[in-house]
Amino acid sequence: MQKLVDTGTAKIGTGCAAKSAPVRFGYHTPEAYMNSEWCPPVQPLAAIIHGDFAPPAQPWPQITSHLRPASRGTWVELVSTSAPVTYGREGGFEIASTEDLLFAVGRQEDAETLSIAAQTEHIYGDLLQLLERRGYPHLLRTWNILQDINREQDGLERYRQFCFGRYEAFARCRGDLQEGYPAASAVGAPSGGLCVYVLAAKAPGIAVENPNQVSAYHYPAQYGPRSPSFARGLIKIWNHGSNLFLSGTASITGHESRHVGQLAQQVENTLSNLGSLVAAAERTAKLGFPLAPGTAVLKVYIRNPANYLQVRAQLENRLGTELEVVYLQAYICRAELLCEIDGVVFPGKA
Ligand code: 3EB
Repeated sequence: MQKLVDTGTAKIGTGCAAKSAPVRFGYHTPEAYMNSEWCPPVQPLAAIIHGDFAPPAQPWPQITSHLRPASRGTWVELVSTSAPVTYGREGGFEIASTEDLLFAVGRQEDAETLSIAAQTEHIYGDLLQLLERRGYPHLLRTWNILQDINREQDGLERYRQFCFGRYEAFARCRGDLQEGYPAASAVGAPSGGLCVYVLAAKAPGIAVENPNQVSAYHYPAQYGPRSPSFARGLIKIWNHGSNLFLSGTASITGHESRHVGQLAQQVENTLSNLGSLVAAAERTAKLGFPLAPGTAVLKVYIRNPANYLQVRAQLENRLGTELEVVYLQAYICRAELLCEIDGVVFPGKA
């Protein structure tokens, strides 16, 4: 991230709460996060901590990602909205909800007795039931962080087991879904088991696919016994404003990894995939989804932190230096992929 705003002791947000507003994402230093009084219309849904920082308890979920900034240091990612939020817990999940949306987080530490596929099916099954029961059945976006994602275990790579379990949970609990999957990212961390955090809503979003890529849910069996259950992107139109959720995007054309072993070309292809995805979203909803400062944030996952400066230079060359971006060291779900980018666009003013 380039822009470092140290707010000192500040009240972030004043004024009245709006109903059914977009979800905003911002990156803050631990100091700025601690020294801000988050007040209407900034209503925290959750904070995701990338790096070493153990904040005092808050009403909202605070999640340690087990991912480290490639630039060193620590970033706190604040997920917020402007509508009033209610906080709770249920069956191992921490929850923040408004009248229209629900944020939930769950973690399953690696259990010796169960396969990763079975653990994933459990957490997703429980989550889908919770969403159904609470009346927010439409998953918009999921973030999945899996320890040792590329390691083979019981004869199948852990990521492929994860895809298996997620697929089975969707098939069992949401047989009606067809192709209405959420946008998603799935990356690897050195610790933390399986962490899943999600955004769901009462009313559905609109899935978007990338014309340059085979839909992940149609990937052929060479990538695993069950295809990944996610959409390349998802548009959510709220009463006031909208969101575009961009799934993890990498150097994949069709269904194949491209430019194996070539960092610059992989980053280039990833950025061009991101561009064609945003363009596809524009064609679908004509809302204007600029990848611009103040209306978008990106997360860049880099397998080898030694590549950080080169990846950053290429991204800034394409998108400028003002965009809010965090660069995280993470394992990508295909062993040959060197980087992946995801993000959220929230057009318009707060
Ligand atoms: C890909 O395009 C790269 O399994 O949820 C990106 C985003 C990827 C989400 C997931 C996987 C997932 O297939 C990997």
